[in-house]
Amino acid sequence: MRTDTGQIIHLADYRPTDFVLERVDLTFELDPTNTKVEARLIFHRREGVDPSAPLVLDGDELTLSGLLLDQNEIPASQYDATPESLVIRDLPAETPFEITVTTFINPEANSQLMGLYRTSGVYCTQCEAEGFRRITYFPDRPDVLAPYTITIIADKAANPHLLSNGNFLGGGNYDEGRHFAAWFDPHPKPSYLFALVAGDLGVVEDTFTTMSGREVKLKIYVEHGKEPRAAYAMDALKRSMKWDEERFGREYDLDIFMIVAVSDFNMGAMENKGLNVFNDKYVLADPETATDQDYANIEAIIAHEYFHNWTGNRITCRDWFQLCLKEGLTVYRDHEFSADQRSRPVKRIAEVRHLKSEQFPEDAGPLAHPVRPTKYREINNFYTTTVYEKGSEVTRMIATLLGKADFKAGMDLYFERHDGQAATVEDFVKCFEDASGRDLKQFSLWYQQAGTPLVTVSSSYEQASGTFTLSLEQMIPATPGQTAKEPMHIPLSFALILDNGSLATPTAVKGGEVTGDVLHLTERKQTFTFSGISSRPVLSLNRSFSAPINLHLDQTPADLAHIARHDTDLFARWQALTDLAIPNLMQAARDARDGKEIGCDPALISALLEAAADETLEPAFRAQVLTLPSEADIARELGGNNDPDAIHAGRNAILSAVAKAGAKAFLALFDSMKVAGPYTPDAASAGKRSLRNIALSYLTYADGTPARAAEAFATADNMTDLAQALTVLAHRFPDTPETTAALDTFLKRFDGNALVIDKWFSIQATIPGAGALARIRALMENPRFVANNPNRVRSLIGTFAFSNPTGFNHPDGEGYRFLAEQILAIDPRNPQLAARILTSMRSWRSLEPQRADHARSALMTIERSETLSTDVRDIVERMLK
Ligand code: 0A1
Ligand code: ZN
Repeated sequence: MRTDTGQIIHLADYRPTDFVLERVDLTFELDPTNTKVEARLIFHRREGVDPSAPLVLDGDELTLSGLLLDQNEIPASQYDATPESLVIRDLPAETPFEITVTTFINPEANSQLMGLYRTSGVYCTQCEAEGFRRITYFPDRPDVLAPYTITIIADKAANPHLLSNGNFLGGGNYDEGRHFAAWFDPHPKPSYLFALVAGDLGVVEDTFTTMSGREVKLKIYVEHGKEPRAAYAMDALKRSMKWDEERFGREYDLDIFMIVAVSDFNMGAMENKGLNVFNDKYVLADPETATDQDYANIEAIIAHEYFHNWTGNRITCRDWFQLCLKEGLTVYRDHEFSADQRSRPVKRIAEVRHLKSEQFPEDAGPLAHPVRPTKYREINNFYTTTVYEKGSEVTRMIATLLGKADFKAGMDLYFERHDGQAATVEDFVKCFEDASGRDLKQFSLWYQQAGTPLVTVSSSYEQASGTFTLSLEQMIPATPGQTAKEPMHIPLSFALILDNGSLATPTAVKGGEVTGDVLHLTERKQTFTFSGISSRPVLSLNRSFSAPINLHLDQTPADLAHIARHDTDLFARWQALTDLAIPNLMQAARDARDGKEIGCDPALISALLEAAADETLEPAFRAQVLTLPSEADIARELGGNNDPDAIHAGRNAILSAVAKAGAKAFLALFDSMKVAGPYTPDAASAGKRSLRNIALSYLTYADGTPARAAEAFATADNMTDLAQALTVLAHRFPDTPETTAALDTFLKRFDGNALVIDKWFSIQATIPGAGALARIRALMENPRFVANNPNRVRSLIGTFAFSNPTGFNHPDGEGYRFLAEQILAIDPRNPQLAARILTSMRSWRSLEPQRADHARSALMTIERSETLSTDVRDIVERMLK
């Protein structure tokens, strides 16, 4: 493990390499514990660079075993090799030269899952961000692009498939039962996009004909026997390829596109050129074992990685500070894809829920950083929801500001101007400025300033003059390293809804720019005056969540109900109902803490039940309405001094009140939303299932017994219904005979299918209340819990820390102490995984003082360890600062 070097990298220090890499030729002789890697690299000195400047290559835990210059051994006096770097002096000043580096590495011992490693007997690589330097010494940075030729030699019986990036050149038998394969990738790429896979795998094949008529081979590799479970992934891949042609004009550019599913992977998936590697959780699905959410995730992640082929691979990042250039943009593209394939408003609601529950807390806590950070200590810690999700929202705002045509022109210009390059955020923004003629200087602050802007709004209506006045004030909170902030350009979609539900069309606007239904807030304080409004309108603001902000807008329950009933923007209707629920849930938490009786506003109950019963609305939307803000959402709204037990009790009381008032309606929904016929994962059926399952959950609140959920469990004919019924049983009626029996049945039925057993772990990891930790410890003793498999660790320990507010935040601090102990145990094996799970404590300062004290002590225990990885040290120190 690389322990902390303490070095901080700054954006301002960027400079290009001294040497230009022309070509890469790699030969791998695969062996589980002693793989030989020979790298032949052709370089030339960049024009103008000092002729005495040495070549500096990166390494990580490497030992050099051979070094040639133009095929001649380099004398030891001419270079310095350490595990972290190789420095070669006295290289030619003008002519190109070839360096041959030989290293031996041990894939079997690679528990970090970075570089070349083995998973279930399969060789596999992960090179983003800095994993390539664990394979060979190399200029391992994204602005060094070259075409690669790869030769893989391995035992034929154990590794019938030898895969790498690009097009297949050829292969054949080698010596002593070994064979070889050669691949050539003509598209210049950085080392983080390199991939190699070798092993004995099953394969599912198909083809795709591109818009210019080229036939592309599609192959998905999975463990033998799991081939049928890759069918949906293949379908999603073909739909993604088609969509990218239609929507963005992007065609695939190699003869073959491959996906490999592996069971040990630190993240979701990786977009290596022509050879995507996936966490098998995001490839494998069948009706018996996958939920609707699993299918939706597979569709989204297959699309995301495929879309990277243009946004990430053809155009990559100049340096890691530009990560959002590929990630924010690609998330935006996959969001749009899913919106087109499914229901746009429901997809938008899910995106915003996710953004608010994950990114908003990050932006409000000690780990806050700009979408484009300016410094980092460990780049692995910047694959964050701010870079990804807020990065996507920033791209979405560009689309909103420019409108469809100019946004498309800007994207086309970006693809044309920067194809084959390593670009920056400035390059990207400039394309939109050039295509639209709009100045985006102020807008670019979205990339630079961290923190979620708060927009405070007041309004008034004057009948006599028919004018509606809207005053807005923006405030961007201080974040680590950034105290004073400039006002931003915030695009706010709005509507003025009249009494009869129609939208007012103002005759004139003063005070600022309004384009279509978008109001441009650019000043710190700004007042807009709309004329020609015949009666007092209800303001609907930030429709479709046009800007990722917090909004303070005091609206009466009656006005919110009016929006919920009439807005033409379905997202805004959902938002209004949520805004109606939030004060109730906050008050309930306060009352629970003070031991007072908890009441629920009848207006909230009737608005929820009205929407739930509205058959003009799609079931998936109605299910979203009935899914009240989570305990974490309520904690965020409360802002500080939080008591998770009180929040939980308060929320439960509100759920019970809604359930009792709506029992009849929920029963009707539970019966009518049953989907007939065999399971299909389409959005319409999934929507019905989600409405039926939320109705089931309310019904158990209404009658207080496990009977109905137990029956739903017994009769479920698909994993969505089965897992939901089990969740209701376990969370609402833990330790009852019904729940124990159901958990047991589930385990027996799916034993051997690790991805399904992960659900069994997660459901139990989220059972609320004081017994949670004992349950986690017992589950960790279960032989199905494999401590070095990231999916198992995330399902049990990660889910407990991130998603069990009452269990994890036990008032005596046992949850935090447990987490500290686990982080210290995971870190030496897999620092990336340890660091990520530790971020579950990012909001510790908003806990009430007793819990916050315990949390601080646990963090300090971690900090005191002398052998922390850079990954964990970076997170823990930022959290304590
Ligand atoms: N680029 C990938 C995410 C990714 C990042 C780092 C990794 O290293 C373990 C793996 C994957 C994506 O956006 O999908
Ligand atoms: Zn990505």
